[in-house]
Amino acid sequence: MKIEEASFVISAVDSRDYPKDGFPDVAFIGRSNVGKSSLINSLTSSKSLARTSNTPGRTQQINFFKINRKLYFVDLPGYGYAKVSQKQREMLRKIISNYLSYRETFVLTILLIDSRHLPTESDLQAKSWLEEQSRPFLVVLTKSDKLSSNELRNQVTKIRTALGTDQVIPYSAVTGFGKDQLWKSILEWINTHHDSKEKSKMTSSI
Ligand SMILES: Nc1nc2c(ncn2[C@@H]2O[C@H](COP(=O)(O)OP(=O)(O)O)[C@@H](O)[C@H]2O)c(=O)[nH]1
Ligand SMILES: [Mg+2]
Repeated sequence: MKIEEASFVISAVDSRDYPKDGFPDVAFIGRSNVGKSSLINSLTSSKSLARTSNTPGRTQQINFFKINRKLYFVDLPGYGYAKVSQKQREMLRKIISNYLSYRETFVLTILLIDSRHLPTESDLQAKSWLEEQSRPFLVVLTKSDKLSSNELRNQVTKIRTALGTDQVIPYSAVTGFGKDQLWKSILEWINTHHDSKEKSKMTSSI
């Protein structure tokens, strides 16, 4: 999709602070350091819209980015970071499950998994949260540039089996591999599943 405008709107914890103008949300969920910020930057052809960092576990709020005055990208806090306390972990779980339970304009989640590894216990947990809330999701396998094409093919098969879904898209924020396919899937999904009063048909030209 041609990005005309991509801007940070708000960091929120409380649902009262979520944007309320009715545009559809595409939410990104995954372990700390899996490549969420890099994916958001890559999809929006931006270097620094979502701050990327080598220090995991920092983003503990929900960040909303508005894209082309058509949709929101929602960066959920990263989970599974070993160094956070039990109390912080519980807070994160609440922030995420609150969002997933109550956000009305939610249309799709992108669940990020590192292409080099099998889904972790916390990835499977995130998948269960999505299923429990009947929230549809696509899986994006990040950092695919770190694997050979053979290795990647094997990993895609293994991860599909481990998650029990075929909706798996390999991606590289470094090379842009997977970008066209992912945008196409996102726009198709929004166009068929979002019906707000202000529903605006989005072009699926990328
Ligand atoms: N090689 C490679 N590195 C990546 C890719 N995506 C993210 N990274 C690196 O992984 C680290 C964590 O990325 P970040 O986007 O901050 O992860 P987040 O914590 O999930 O938001 C950074 O050092 C990124 O440069 C990718 O597609 N390929
Ligand atoms: Mg991040």
